[in-house]
Amino acid sequence: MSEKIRRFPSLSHWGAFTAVVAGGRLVDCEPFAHDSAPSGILRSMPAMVHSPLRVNRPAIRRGWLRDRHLSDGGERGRDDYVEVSWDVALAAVHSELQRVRSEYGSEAIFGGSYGWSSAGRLHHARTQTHRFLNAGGGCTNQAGNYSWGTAQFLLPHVIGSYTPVTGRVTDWNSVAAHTRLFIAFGGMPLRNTQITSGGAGDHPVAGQLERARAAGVEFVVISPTRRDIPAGLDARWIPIRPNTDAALMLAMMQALIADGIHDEAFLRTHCVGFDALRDYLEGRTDGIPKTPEWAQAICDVPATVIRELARQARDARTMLTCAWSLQRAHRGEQPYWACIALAAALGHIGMPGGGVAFGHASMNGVGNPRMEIAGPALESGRNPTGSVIPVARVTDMLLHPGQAYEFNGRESVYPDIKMVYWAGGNPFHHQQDLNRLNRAWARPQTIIAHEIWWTPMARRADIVLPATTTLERNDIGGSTRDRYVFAMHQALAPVGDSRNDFDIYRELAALGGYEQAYTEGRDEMAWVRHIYESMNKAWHDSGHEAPGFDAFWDQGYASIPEPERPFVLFEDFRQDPAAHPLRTPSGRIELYSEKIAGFGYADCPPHPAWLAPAEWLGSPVAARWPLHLLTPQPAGKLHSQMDGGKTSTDLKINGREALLISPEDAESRGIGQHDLVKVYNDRGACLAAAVIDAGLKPGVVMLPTGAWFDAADERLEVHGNPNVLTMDVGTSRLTQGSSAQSALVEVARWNEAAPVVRVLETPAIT
Ligand SMILES: Nc1nc2c(c(=O)[nH]1)N[C@H]1C(S)=C(S)[C@@H](COP(=O)(O)OP(=O)(O)OC[C@H]3O[C@@H](n4cnc5c(=O)[nH]c(N)nc54)[C@H](O)[C@@H]3O)O[C@H]1N2
Ligand SMILES: Nc1nc2c(c(=O)[nH]1)N[C@H]1C(S)=C(S)[C@@H](COP(=O)(O)OP(=O)(O)OC[C@H]3O[C@@H](n4cnc5c(=O)[nH]c(N)nc54)[C@H](O)[C@@H]3O)O[C@H]1N2
Ligand SMILES: [Mo]
Repeated sequence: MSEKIRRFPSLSHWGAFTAVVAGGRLVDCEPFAHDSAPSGILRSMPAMVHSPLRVNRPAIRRGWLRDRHLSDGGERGRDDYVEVSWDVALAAVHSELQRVRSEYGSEAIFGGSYGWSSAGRLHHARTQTHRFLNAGGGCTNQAGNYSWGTAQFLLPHVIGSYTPVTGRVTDWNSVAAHTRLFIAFGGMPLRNTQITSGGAGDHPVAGQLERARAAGVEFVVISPTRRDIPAGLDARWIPIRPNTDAALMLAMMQALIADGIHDEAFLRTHCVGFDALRDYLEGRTDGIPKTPEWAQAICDVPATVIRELARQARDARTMLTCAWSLQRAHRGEQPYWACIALAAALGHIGMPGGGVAFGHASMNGVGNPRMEIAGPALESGRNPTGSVIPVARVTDMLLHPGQAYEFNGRESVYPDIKMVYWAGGNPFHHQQDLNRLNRAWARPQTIIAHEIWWTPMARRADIVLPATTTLERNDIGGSTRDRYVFAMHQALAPVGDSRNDFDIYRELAALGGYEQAYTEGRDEMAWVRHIYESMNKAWHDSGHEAPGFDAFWDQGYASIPEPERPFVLFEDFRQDPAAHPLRTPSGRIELYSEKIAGFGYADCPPHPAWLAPAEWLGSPVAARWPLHLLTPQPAGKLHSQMDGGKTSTDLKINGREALLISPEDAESRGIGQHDLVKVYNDRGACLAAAVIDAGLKPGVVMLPTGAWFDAADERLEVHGNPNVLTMDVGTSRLTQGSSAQSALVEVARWNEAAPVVRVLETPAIT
């Protein structure tokens, strides 16, 4: 008898798909029919859903089972696990929550739970964690994100809003029709456009680039690597030293002013602070004119190239775009602010196809023609404690309870955390300086995680609760970057004894007597319907008729049409700044911010400036650590998700992550193709496989993120996780963002026996 094959509509952050199920197992993920460039990451899913790495049953760390909250937290990551029943696990979680809340108060529970979780919005684990903890009395939360947290807190001071960095920028139709010159700081790496937070029905970026190219748009990529130029784009490459873009941008602006060709009128009518910035550019404030020759010494880009590019950009309708990576670096405020200032001096802001944008190839859907209507979403509720830290400051908080810190004009004190609750994120992926995090991780009394797989996070928790994947539950997903919303049908029974995060929290809320506050009386399908209907109301109010819920659920998706008129960012503001002021204090673009001046931060002055990061190729420490390590997003996975999947492991070399290194740097160190190398600095060391790349600027090495953290001790991570090397300091006191892209290292051939990578094997469980 032939096996019955069944098909279910589904969705992931890497795209919509049809789940193909046979014999109770996921056998294939067929891309959504309307996706013009589906992501290969779909191929990793079937094996990972049924992987031996799944957490099958609730498990408790042996030391915690014995000594509960008095156990030695330093054993996390070393101890083995004991499987227990759901009743035992939930009772332990419940009594710990109660104990910590009554002994120390709710702010002693760290429930920030940063992480990407699922594309499904109902079962989005981080949102559910917040709903659950908020309903039970609150927690300490996290503000901002690793992706564009610096921009999130800077841009409101400068342009009155951070929404342009979420993708709401002058759209591709406007670019194809009007842009002549498109300058991409950080390039256009298409690997990153596989991903949309919340999922998508289409991956149009490659097609949009082709269309723009065919329409005659000229592309310039300013980046340390040629790999940031998509094949066929025929872009001009300007190699640059990492973390120096602000100097280049400021020098372009200085050159425009020196030649008298800057758009003085726009700078006067639509901006404030031009005089103060010009004083800085012309050297009146510090005696250093920010000329192209000055920038050449910093960026290693010839002064003639800087001058010509500035002139060319003034003459042609120009769009400037900054990859999000530029602001994920020490002093990452400066390139973003400098880019806005340069765009203002070029004078194309608010004109079709001109101005400034962020992250055109940082994520799928940036610059998509779209309606500005809310996508499907779940509310997380209010946090009664009000306690919140900047997201990337987690290690500081755990190490230094009671210590004061500054953030965006406020001074606060780190809370004293006794319990950590995490679902849908992997701090041993996302945080910088993992050896430091690992030390801090020993301090809380109890750490609880819901996980699908035995990730490094799960292996450092005291109580691990097995979560389902999206295939094992019903949900709804989509994002404002895309014009689709998707039904996600349950395709499989829960694997092992796993449960939905929602059901885990519902039972815990029932134990605590607040089930109604948490569920609001809705079960899974009532919530899916509710989310759809709230979204549908927003569609309706803006003149779009979506099908009723049942029709949507049957069809598997609903969509709204592309808008007819191209969107041009700041168009109305340009036409009439008095009638359409920005939401800045002055209503205009702030090239000088009185508000920021009032904060008195030397690490973020009131106008864009070149501030040398703590680590870059021009810093004194470069004498000892001569290579700048960049840690881009991985091509074969989303962060650390499904690192054991095929599209991820296919890119590893002998089971380790690949480090890109220039031929010059490899040769001077005696490193050959695919040699095992140690990448190291004062913070740590990891092993990786060398890949020699002639398209990489000498002095720069690149190791993508995402390899599951695998270290027996602080001396050596064996799998290629670059976050043992990165610097854990905030970008500045203004935004406290992640400085992931500012790290200096040395690389050496590894001549000893190669330690085995064990993290992708099933852990010890009894
Ligand atoms: N060096 C360096 N570090 C970086 C960056 C960098 O550029 N350089 N980039 C940073 C950026 S931009 C980001 S966004 C972060 C990403 O950091 P994270 O979002 O923390 O990384 P993920 O690997 O996506 O972690 C998601 C986790 O949630 C789990 N999960 C997925 N779905 C569910 C679910 O339904 N329920 C439960 N309980 N769990 C689920 C997955 O198994 C996975 O372990 O990393 C940051 N770290
Ligand atoms: N396949 C895949 N795609 C992803 C993700 C993933 O995990 N996997 N993660 C998604 C997420 S959460 C985010 S936030 C985005 C992040 O999007 P980005 O932050 O834009 O991504 P990165 O890959 O860190 O950096 C893009 C490029 O910037 C260049 N670059 C780095 N530093 C500098 C610099 O100082 N100057 C210049 N000029 N160039 C520099 C690097 O060459 C790099 O290839 O990616 C998203 N897309
Ligand atoms: Mo991100």
